[in-house]
Amino acid sequence: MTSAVDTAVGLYRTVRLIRRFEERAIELVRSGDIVGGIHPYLGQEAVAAGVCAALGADDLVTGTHRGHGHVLAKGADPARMMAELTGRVTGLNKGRGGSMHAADFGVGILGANAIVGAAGAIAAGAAWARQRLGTPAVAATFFGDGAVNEGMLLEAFNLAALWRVPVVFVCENNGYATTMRVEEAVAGSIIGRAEAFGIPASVVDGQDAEAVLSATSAAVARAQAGEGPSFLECRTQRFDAHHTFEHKVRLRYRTDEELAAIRSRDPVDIQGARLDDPVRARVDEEVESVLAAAVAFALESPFPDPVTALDHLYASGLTPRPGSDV
Ligand SMILES: Cc1ncc(C[n+]2csc(CCOP(=O)(O)OP(=O)(O)O)c2C)c(N)n1
Repeated sequence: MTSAVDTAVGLYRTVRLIRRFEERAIELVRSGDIVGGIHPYLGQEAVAAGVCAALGADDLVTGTHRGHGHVLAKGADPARMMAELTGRVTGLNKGRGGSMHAADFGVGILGANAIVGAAGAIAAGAAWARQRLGTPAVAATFFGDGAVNEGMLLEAFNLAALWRVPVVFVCENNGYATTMRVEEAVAGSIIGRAEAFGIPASVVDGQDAEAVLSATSAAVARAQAGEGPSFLECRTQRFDAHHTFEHKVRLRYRTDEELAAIRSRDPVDIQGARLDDPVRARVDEEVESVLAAAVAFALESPFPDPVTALDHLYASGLTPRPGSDV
């Protein structure tokens, strides 16, 4: 069954796909097939689903260390993404990028990015370049509340506003940067940062994929009309650990009561409740078979040959500097 990604069914399919992808990935962390762990996107699925449903195939995204949802929602193949996480040659980036660096230029994914706050500048630069090349595209960039005090992101706001770059800045405010509460780290307000540069900013219910889609569609229309950037603060919840290492070390920065409250508004259930039960069951079944195939594809794929370890590190065709031995 296929439905347009911006319909109720399409949005549900995306949030469900991300949810089950992350749950299967956590199993693979536990079995040792994903080395080094992941930053699970559980609880935040509606943000990626709603934002990417408002974008066209030619539009661009940049994401974060918690980036699997962004990549899947923009249309990357779940099997090649799972192969990437397990370090296989069939992965999106030949198994070299892993969880925090997945990219797929073919569907406009310029890359997840482990440097907090860095992806915003890449998105603004890419959208600006496309404008200059005469092939304009809107770029959406995701970042956490932990990024809003990073200088690089504030510089990106400034130039994007000044040059009317078609970019949508999406803050996923999940209340924490690792174990640091947003109230302990952020002076003033989050949207106030964008407003200081004259960028229209709004607070959005990040647990509701339809609310995110509607806010993003308005921002995309504004960008396409040449009016420049917009900023969305999507209030969301991280249901699981900052990183899967927490499953072992049990950092106690959230009480059981707080966790129960955090999990009480589940984006999968919120979107699922908008469908008839048989439709929801059919989507669930379809997602299970996509993921069973993805895990099998990943685990059956070969690892890169160790002799190729230095491949893809440097751009080819560079002319050596005179006098250099290389
Ligand atoms: C520039 C930079 N500083 C610090 C880190 C270490 N670090 C990785 S994730 C993280 C927390 C990020 O929090 P937030 O931006 O709110 O995103 P979330 O993890 O909540 O999705 C930090 C400090 C980093 N990767 N990059």
